[in-house]
Amino acid sequence: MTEKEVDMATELLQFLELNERVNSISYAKTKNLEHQKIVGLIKSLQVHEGVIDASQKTDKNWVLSTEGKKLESSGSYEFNIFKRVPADGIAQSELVKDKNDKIGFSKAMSNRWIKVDKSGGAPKIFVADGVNPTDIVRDNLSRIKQGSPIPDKDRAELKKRKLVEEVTIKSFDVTKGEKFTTKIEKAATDLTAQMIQDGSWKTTTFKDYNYSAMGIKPSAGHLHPLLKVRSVYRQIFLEMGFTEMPTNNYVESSFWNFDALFQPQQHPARDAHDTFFISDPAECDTFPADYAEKVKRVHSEGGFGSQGYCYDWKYSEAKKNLLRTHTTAVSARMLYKLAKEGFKPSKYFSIDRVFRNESLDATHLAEFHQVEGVVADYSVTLGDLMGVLQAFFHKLGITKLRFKPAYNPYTEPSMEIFSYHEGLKKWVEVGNSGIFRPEMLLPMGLPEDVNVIAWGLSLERPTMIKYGIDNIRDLVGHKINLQMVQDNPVCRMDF
Ligand code: FB9
Repeated sequence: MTEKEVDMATELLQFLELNERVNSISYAKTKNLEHQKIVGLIKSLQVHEGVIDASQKTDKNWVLSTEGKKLESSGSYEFNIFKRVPADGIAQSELVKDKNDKIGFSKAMSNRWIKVDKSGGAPKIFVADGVNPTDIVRDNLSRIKQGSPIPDKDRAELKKRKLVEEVTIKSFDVTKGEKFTTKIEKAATDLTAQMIQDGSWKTTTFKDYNYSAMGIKPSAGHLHPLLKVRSVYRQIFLEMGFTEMPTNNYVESSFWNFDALFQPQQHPARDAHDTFFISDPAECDTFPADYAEKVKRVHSEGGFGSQGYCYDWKYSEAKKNLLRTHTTAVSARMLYKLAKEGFKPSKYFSIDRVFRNESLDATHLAEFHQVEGVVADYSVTLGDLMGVLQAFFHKLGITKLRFKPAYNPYTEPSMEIFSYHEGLKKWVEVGNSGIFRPEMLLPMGLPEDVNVIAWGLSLERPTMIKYGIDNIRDLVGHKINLQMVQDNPVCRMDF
């Protein structure tokens, strides 16, 4: 108990000493305190064994309803109507203006406090002869408020008008216990070294341990929903034996982002309307010269069984720095490195930010997180791609996949991936995939019988579906409600 509560409890004990018995409700009224406050004091005193005996009792009590409190404060409708009737009368249309006036008028008429004169055409209201009423309803409501009795028939009338209601009140009857005292010390909450040393712990009253008390919520950090979903995808890739690619370069050369992927320099995606080019440093030429020569040749003249795009491929285009438009640029770097170091079957994945200069809407910003999986092995086929996609999405709870032929500049064949969403009751596009073209792989120096299958999806779409977020600006950006980050549950992907 706090010092103030100890003082209040001592005062209650002193009252009990003088009165032998006290009821919590009557004591609360005497002290003009809330009843619950007194109940709390009694429960605290019960911790001090033997000081008091308290028995709970249930009483029925009449209290004013909300409307009853209004009439107790401002008078009954009928009495207010009566007071507004002047000696020379008043037109009924003037007197009765609203719903409460109608109630008051009807009651005043049934009490014969007023009378109607229709001799002049429109009804006119006068005070009835010889009446001088008091506001008995208001008086009765005041008596009930004070806890005083009123005649049963009057109370029945007030109940019928919903001005009073009967409530059950639990209260405590308190008497002195066998160890009654008016001096109580504050129950100790901690066992101290001093108590152990001087032995006072033997006589000290300890506050009961509240085992159901909730511990102090540790203020911990909270993962953003996107990062929760990222960890789910990362775990799935790791379980499937994939190695994470180093994606810590948002700025990329056009060479790795486009040219190495056999994406021609006049492709619309390479236009400033779709891509963010960097002004400083605008150029990068640290890509391997011998490899660049092969890329230039396959674009401009063809080779490796391809006729190429038959255009004048320019270094100046390949040197342009940009914000990577896909993590496939990183896949290209990794595959080139694999070829240089001596090919061995490999599985890579990446999950990181990519940037596209596209029109924004409720579900698209100029950046998103791309998730990409890559499998490089001897003679992998489209069937293998379908199989690895089934395995990957199955771990996300998706069992029904459909594949739709599509086009990507760097994969052939390509497939869009669809899954049936039970919640949304429709087929939802869940990604894109394909087999990297030989014009991409062979200039890198990968063996001719090596194929590379790959697929991609975003982090934002599944996160928005998972957490029921309709507008991407409620998921990312400077306007999100940070409480959303704290409140969102742990991520269990069940699509
Ligand atoms: O993520 C997408 N949809 C999606 C993914 C998951 C999901 O729920 C999880 C299973 C539980 C629900 C939806 N999409 C790809 C499809 C659409 O949302 C699409 O409208 C938006 N796409 C992005 C690109 O749009 C500018 C998503 C993003 C995307 C698209 C393609 C790739 C990567 C990301 C790719 C690729 C690729 C292809 C071949 C080889 C290598 C990479």
